[in-house]
Amino acid sequence: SIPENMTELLNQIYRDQLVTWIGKPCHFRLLYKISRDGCSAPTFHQKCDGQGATVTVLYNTNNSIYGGYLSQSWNSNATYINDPNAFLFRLQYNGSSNPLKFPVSNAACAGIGNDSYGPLFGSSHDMYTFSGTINSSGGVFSLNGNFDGLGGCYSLNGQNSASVANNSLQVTDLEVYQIKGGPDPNKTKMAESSLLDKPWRKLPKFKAETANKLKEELVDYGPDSETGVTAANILLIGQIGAGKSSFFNSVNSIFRGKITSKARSGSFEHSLTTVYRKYNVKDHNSGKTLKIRLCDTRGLEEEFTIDPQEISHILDGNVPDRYQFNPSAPFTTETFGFIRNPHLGDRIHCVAFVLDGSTIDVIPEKILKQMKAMQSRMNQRNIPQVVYLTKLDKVCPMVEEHAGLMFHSSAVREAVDKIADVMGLPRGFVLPIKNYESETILDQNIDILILKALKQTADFADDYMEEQVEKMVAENGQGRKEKE
Ligand SMILES: Nc1nc2c(ncn2[C@@H]2O[C@H](COP(=O)(O)OP(=O)(O)OP(=O)(O)O)[C@@H](O)[C@H]2O)c(=O)[nH]1
Ligand SMILES: [Mg+2]
Repeated sequence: SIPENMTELLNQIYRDQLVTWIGKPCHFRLLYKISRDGCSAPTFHQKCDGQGATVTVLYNTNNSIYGGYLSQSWNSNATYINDPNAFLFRLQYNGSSNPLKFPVSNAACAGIGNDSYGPLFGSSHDMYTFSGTINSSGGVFSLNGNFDGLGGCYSLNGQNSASVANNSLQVTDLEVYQIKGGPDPNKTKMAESSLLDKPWRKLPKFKAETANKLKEELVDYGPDSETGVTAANILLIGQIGAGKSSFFNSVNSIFRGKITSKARSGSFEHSLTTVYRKYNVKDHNSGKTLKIRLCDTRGLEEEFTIDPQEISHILDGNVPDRYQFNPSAPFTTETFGFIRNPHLGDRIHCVAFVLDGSTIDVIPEKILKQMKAMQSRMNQRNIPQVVYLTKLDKVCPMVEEHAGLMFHSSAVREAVDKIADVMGLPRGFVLPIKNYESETILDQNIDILILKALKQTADFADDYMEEQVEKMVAENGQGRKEKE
C-alpha cells in the first residue's frame, strides 16, 4: 500500500522553510486534504478543530503555493482566534520557490473559528478560503472565498493578493497539517546522526588516486617468502545475513571492475551460505590473482549452534574447500576430507567478524556467546581479529547518500565504539564498511572503505604469519638445544 505521506503535496524544502518560520523543532501530520476528504466546512472542522497548531496550504492552478499558520487550535465557536504567533505565507509563485512570511499585525483576530467556513484568517478576510461545500471540476476546486481584507490583520510588506496568490482561489488542493513538537519520529535516525566537522578516524582522501593505490597495494601484496605461505587466509564469520558473502562479492566486484555476485547472498530464514568456500580474487586489470583468500562460512544462528571444535578445525586448516556445513553432524577428525597435516598456509591467518551495524543493539545472547567461544579459541592461537561492520548505510542516511561520510557520521562512530566494547577489541580494529547490495555501478567511496579494510586485515595476517615463523624457529632452536 502507498504510505499515507505519498499523498502529501508539501515537499521537504517547504516544510523546512515553515519550520524555520515557526521557529522551533516540529514536524507535520496531515489532518485534512480537500482532494482526499472533500471540500466542506463541516469536514474541515471535524478533522481540524482542537488539534493545536496547524498550517493551511493552498496550491493554485498558477503553481503558486501559499497559506497561513496558527499556533492555536481551530474551533467552531464562531469566535476570533487570538494568536500572536500566526502568520500568512507564500512558498512558491508561478512554479518557482519564492518564500515570504507575513506576520500577524492584529493578533486578536488572527483567525476565525466558524463551522460555516473553511480556514479563515483575519477579521476582515485577509485570507478567506471557502464556505459550505465546493465540488471539484476537472481536478480544480473553485473556492468561493476571497482576499478582500488582505493586509488588515497581517503585515503584507508591500505585497498584495496578486503577488502572493495570483489573486486566485482556483486550487488543485488545500491541505491542513497539524504541527507537532519535536523532530519527526520517522526520521529520528536522521536527527540522531549528525555530521562531525572533523572525521573521528583518520583516513586517506576519498578520491580515485586513493582507490587505485589501495588496489595496487593489494595486487602486489603477498606473505613474506620466509613463511612459505602463498596466500593469506581470511575467515569471514558472523550472524546470518550480516553480509559475509556480500563482502566477498564486493571485493570481487572491485577487482573485476564491475558489479558481480559470485557468492549467493540474500535474506533467508536460515543461512544462505551452507558450504565452506575459500574464494580467490582475480584482478582483471593485471590478470593476477590476489594472494588473499576470503573464506566464507555458514552464518551463525540462534537455534543452530556451531560446534566449537568445528571452528578450531577451520582455524587450524583441517577443513577442505567446499565442505558442506551440517548443523546436525559437526566436522570432526573422522569427517571425509579432513586435512590431517595442515601447513601454515592452510591455517586461518586473520579472522574478520562480519557484523550488521544496524542491529548491534539486538544481537541475540546466544549468538554473542557463540562468538565469544570462538574468540577464545582464536586467542589461544594468537589469531588476530577484526570486525567488518556492515550495513552502516542503514544507520546513517548521510552515509547511504555518500559512503565517503562514514568517518564524519556520529551514528557510525557510536556503533563502532559499541561493537569494539562488545567484542573486546580495540576501536581501530572495527572497520566500518558498506557492501555492494543494490548498486549497479561501482562507487569509489565504497571501494575505498572495503579496500582499506581488506588491506588492514592482510597486514594483520602478515603479523600472525611472521609470529608463527618466529615461533617455529624458536621451537626448532629449542629442540636443537635440548638435543645437545
Ligand atoms: N544495506 C545494506 N545491505 C547489505 C549490506 N551488506 C549486505 N547487505 C544485504 O544483506 C543481505 C544478506 O547479505 P549476505 O551477504 O547474504 O549475508 P551473509 O552473511 O553471507 O548471510 P548467510 O550466508 O545467510 O549467513 C543481502 O540482502 C545483502 O544485499 C550493506 O552493507 N548494506
Ligand atoms: Mg553468505
